[in-house]
Amino acid sequence: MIRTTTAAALTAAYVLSGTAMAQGMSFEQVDRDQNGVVSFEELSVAIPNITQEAFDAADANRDLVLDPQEFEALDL
Ligand SMILES: [Ca+2]
Ligand SMILES: [Ca+2]
Repeated sequence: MIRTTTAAALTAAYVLSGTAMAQGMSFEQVDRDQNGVVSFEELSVAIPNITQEAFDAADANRDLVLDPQEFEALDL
């Protein structure tokens, strides 16, 4: 039981680092109005401490929203 808990904790720590996807959020969950892109406002709901800088860095085509590919590339 203890061994299982430790393994789970290590896995969680690994999963929680890195991308938005790794934080357990799917694009569909973050895209609250289901319009196929994620705005900064939508991202702020999912990640309250998200910065405009991180959003802009992920917004590769500079259209001020994140498509699924850009969302996956989000580096948190
Ligand atoms: Ca949206
Ligand atoms: Ca974009």
